[in-house]
Amino acid sequence: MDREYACSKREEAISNFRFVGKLESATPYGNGHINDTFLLVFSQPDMGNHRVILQRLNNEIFKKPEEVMANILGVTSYLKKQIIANNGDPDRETLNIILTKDGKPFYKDSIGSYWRAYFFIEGATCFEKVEKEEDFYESAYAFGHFQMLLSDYPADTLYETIVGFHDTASRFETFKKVVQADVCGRASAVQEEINFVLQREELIHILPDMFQAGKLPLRVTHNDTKLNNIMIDNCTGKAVCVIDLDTVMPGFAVNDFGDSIRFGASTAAEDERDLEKVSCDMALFECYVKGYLKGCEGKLTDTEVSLLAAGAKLMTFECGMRFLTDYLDGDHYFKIHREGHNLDRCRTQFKLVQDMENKWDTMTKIVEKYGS
Ligand code: ADP
Ligand code: GN1
Ligand code: MG
Repeated sequence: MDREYACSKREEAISNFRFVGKLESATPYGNGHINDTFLLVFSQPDMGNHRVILQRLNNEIFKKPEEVMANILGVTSYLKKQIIANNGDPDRETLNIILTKDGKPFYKDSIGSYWRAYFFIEGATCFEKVEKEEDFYESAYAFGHFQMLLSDYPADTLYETIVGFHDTASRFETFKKVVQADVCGRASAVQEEINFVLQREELIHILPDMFQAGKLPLRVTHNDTKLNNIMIDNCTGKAVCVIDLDTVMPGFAVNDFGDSIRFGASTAAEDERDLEKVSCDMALFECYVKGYLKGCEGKLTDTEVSLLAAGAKLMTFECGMRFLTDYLDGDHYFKIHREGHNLDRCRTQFKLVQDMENKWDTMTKIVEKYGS
């Protein structure tokens, strides 16, 4: 469905939530590639304004939005109990869902789109790029802590909201089919990138082989651990909240670690066109390893720790392959804002993979330093 058409039902959605006050404004918000996010401002006499996040879930990608919301309700309720037990602030340290007028965690509009709303977490910022090393450390600690807090959550009660989300082997098969079909006639011009993927097939077997051998535990994982999915407190500089819980599912912790490195330890934006600017910063890598392991509080096994660098390379490779797949397939999955956007994104990821290959000894030594 056309996005603009889908979003035209925003007013209808707004009128169906238990929002308080008069709507002053509703504006597009954030930089996500999948869902549509809006910032709503409400006013109340004598009480000033308050803000709310409203999101339209992309139900072409999340085929069962009810299950996404069931996972989020389950995980946030569980986290809330632990936050309260630790004298934390449950209104700020996890997402708080605003229900619809008939008590549901989502609203299905008249054309079939799903909407959900959260209280806005005030006084905190999501960063698109590391500005201070401390912020990256904080994000690492927060994702590690998230892993630790959920380590006893019954993973089998979670729905797999996108089947095979980080199943790199099945994504590799899809990639080969898309290259073969070449529906947009784009393959011949990106042969170098296609070969880059094909030459690294051995990467896709590392984690499944370890899992099958019983050496890698399935855990509750976030699966989209980008820096911009952590809110950092504007005053204290501490991470306040892990957000964007749509992809919380059973998975491998090393992938959560890896996805953070792919995005946050890069010296350039995910869609930078000048590849000279793109590399994996070893100081940032070290800072993330340190923070993540501290946050995990010893919950990771020695095998998981030994696979952290592999997770970073794998997630970067997988993401680059996903961008290239979408480019070849006609840009249906990730939102694009310019011609060739997904190809630019793919190229930064492959540049990072190459850089990690060159820095492999340094990466493994850093992991050994903090993991032993
Ligand atoms: P996407 O899946 O599109 O990345 P997110 O859930 O991450 O969507 O939301 C997009 C942006 O909206 C975030 O990066 C953050 O800046 C902001 N955001 C989301 N939820 C909240 C919240 N509860 N409070 C404040 N800001 C939020
Ligand atoms: C998407 O929604 P967003 O922008 O946080 C994608 C991630 C990718 C990421 C690349 C559901 O995340 O898997 O790593 O883009 N989310 C989904 O930036 O596919
Ligand atoms: Mg996000």
